[in-house]
Amino acid sequence: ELQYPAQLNCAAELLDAAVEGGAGERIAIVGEHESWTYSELQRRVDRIAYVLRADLGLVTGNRVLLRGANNPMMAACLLAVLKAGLIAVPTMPLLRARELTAIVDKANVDAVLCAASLRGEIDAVSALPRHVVMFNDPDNPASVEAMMARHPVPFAAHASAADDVCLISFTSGTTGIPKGTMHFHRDVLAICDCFPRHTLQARADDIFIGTPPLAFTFGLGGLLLFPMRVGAAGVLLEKLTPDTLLAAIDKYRATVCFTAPTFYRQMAPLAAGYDVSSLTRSVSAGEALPLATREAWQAATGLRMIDGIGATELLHIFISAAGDAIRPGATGKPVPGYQACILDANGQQVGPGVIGRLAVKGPTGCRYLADERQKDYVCDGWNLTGDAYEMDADGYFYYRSRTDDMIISAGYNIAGAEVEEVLLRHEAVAECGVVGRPCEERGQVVEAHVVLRAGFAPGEALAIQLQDFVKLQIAPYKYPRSLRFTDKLPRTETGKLQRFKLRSA
Ligand code: 3UK
Repeated sequence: ELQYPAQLNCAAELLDAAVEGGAGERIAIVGEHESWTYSELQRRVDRIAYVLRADLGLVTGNRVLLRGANNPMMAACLLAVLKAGLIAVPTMPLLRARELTAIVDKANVDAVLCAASLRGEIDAVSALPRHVVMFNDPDNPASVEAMMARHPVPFAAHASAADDVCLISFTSGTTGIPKGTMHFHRDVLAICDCFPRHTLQARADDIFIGTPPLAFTFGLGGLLLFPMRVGAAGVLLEKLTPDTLLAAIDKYRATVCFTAPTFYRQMAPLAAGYDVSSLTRSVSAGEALPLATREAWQAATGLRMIDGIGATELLHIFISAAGDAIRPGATGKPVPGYQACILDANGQQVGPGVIGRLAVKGPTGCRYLADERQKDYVCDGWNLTGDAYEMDADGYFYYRSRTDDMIISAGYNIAGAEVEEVLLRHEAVAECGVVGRPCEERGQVVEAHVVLRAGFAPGEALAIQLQDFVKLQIAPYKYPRSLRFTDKLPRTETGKLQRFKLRSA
């Protein structure tokens, strides 16, 4: 069990402790134009903390909306908010004014720190708080940078309680309305002391890299908090593509990569063009990892991928496996610190081999911000993630589908991910999404939306070929009776397939 002191400031614990522990001259953050040592990062964070407290007059518990792509100043602003005893409300870079307005309102935001390049949508938000300040804006006399220059160091970290809220993270809203989740100072440290420590065995000489935005807790943990907890470096890059991520792994000699399955799938055929031999761990999360993707990445790099399921509600990854414990097809076992089980529709635990609702308990957990759905997510202390899972006799957990995405066709339960996995093995298929489409005769019919690889043309003949390909490999009742070709699948900014959009397509 993890124990933290009653008084705890997570930013001080990550940053000041690293400097005091001798990591001051080590690189903490690498950006496209600059890299900062732990001491340099600390000085910037301290000056920004004074800006927040002294210049903006913010007081303990005030909420600060953060908006920026992954870069060093975005990280410094975030850490400064935490260190000053305020509450960070990070927002995804692609959100529009309408969504930002909802967040400002729902999270009761007191101030906004925004990268100048993303200013447009902020200006269009109705009812902005009193303070809206730009960063990454060197020529602006009212920018964070201009105000920072007038302040000394050090800034003494606010003496927060371990269970003071420090972060309000919004879910990506695969189904629509985003929900705010609240996390404490101790939660931030708890995620650092679970997955990266036990599963990744992170060390000071690691270099973390990847795609998820800092506004997504997958990226916040993987690219900023986890490296800091061990005195390692995090590489923060904007606008990554499969090619530029490979080039960056090569250039920075990165050792740990965090991204989504589709990104690995797209990088695999390109990897030979780069030297990625520095990588020792590749973490996949956000969506189910298809076996075909796992195999393609392993063939290209020699690395066994580390699949991990995480959730905004639980802050980070809670089931995963690395090294010899990896069992292809399974996500893994509960990360040390967490417990998991499978429940039936009545909330009773079921044994191995039965599909049911995944329930998780651990040092972090769901606290929705003024949301009545709290009682749907947390029952008897268990977090119900909304995923249908199955356990085997050795305690490995296997993802099947989202609970409400299970396809029921002619009385059969069919997991879309299983059909996707087979389709992805076909040479013509670049990407696919399988959903249940309402059908009078069968209730639902399995429908595949397929993006073809370059060099393959859509048509009836190929559709039949793909359907036969599925029938040959899994029970024929699972084959997609309906198959549609498309140029692009609808995805959230976090890389998740938006199945509800496919169903209504
Ligand atoms: C799905 C997975 C199968 C699953 C996240 C790592 O994705 C993250 O958080 P979100 O709140 O979504 C949570 C939901 O996404 N999912 C995530 N990982 C997997 N499904 N296999 C996986 N490996 O439905 C889950 O309930 O956006 C991931 C770390 C932090 C995160 N917030």
